[in-house]
Amino acid sequence: MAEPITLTRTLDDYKSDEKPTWCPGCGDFGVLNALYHAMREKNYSPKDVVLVSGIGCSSRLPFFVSTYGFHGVHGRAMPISTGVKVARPELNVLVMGGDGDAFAIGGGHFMHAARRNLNLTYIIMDNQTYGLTKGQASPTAATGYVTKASPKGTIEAPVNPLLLAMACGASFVARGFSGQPKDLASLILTGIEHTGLSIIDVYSPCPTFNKVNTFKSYREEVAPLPADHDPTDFDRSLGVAASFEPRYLGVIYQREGPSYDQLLEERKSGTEADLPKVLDSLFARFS
Ligand SMILES: Cc1ncc(C[n+]2csc(CCOP(=O)(O)OP(=O)(O)O)c2C)c(N)n1
Ligand code: SF4
Ligand SMILES: [Mg+2]
Repeated sequence: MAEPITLTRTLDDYKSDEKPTWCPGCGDFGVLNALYHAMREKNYSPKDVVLVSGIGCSSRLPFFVSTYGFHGVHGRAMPISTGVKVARPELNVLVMGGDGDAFAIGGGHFMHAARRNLNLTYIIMDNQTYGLTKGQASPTAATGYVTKASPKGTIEAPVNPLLLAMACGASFVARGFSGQPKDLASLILTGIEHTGLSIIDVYSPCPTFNKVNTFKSYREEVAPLPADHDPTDFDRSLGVAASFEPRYLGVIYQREGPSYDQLLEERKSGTEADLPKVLDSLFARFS
C-alpha cells in the first residue's frame, strides 16, 4: 500500500504576491482555487512545478501561482510545455489557457498533443468566448452567439472539445465546472495522476462578455456522470461526450498506456552511445 502523503504545505505556499487581475465574478477564480488545492493535495514543492500558458485572460493564471511559470505566445502553450517536459521530465508540468488558445490558433497543436500523449495536464478555461479581446466568438461559442463582431449572431456550429480530443487519440478526457471547485480540484488531481496527457475542459464563465453561458445556465445544464459510466469504453464515452442535455462532468474517457516521455526514455537508453557520433556529424555539417 502506498505511504500516505503528509501535507506539509498550506494553500498560501502556492499563492504568488500577484493578486488576480480578472473581473469580479470571473470563472477563472474557481479554476485557480481548484489548482491551489490540487497542488497542495500532491504536496508539490513549488520549485518542482511549471505552469505554461498561452495568451488570454485565462492564460494569466501562472502569474498568480508561486511555481515556475511561462506566459507564452497565443496558441503556443502546448509546444512550449512539450519542450519543458522533454527537457526536464522530472518536473510537474501543467498547461493552461482559454478555448481560443486551445481550439482556434492552437488547434493544430492540440491535435498533435493529444496523439503524442506527453505526461502533461492541460486545463482549458472554456468560457465560449475570447475574453481578453472583448468577447468575440470562439470555436466553442454557441451558434447564434451575438457579439459586436457578429451582431446578427454567429452562423457556425461550435466544436465539442471532448469529441475533438477523443478523435485525436487523447488518453484522458474530462469536463469540469469552475462553479464546483471542490469537484474540479479532485478532477485536476485525477488528471495529474494519469500517465499521459490529461485534457480537462472546464466551463469557466466570462460574466463580462458572455451573457449566454453563465454560472446559472451551466448549473442548470450540467450533471454528474451516469452511475454505470465506464470511462474505458470508448464507444459509449463518445455518446457521453456528445451529450448537451445534460452536459456531463467528470472523467469521460481514460485509457492506460505509455506516455511519450516514457517511450522517449526507452529510446534514449538505446541510442545514448551514438550521441557523440551524431553531434560530431552535426558540427561537421554546420561549422
Ligand atoms: C498571434 C495572435 N493573434 C491574436 C491575438 C489576440 N488575442 C489575444 S487573446 C485572444 C483570444 C483569447 O481567448 P481565449 O483563448 O479563449 O482566452 P480568454 O481570454 O477567453 O480566457 C486573441 C485573439 C494575439 N495576442 N496573438
Ligand atoms: S473579460 Fe471575462 S474572462 Fe476576462 S477576466 Fe473578465 S470575466 Fe474573466
Ligand atoms: Mg475564452
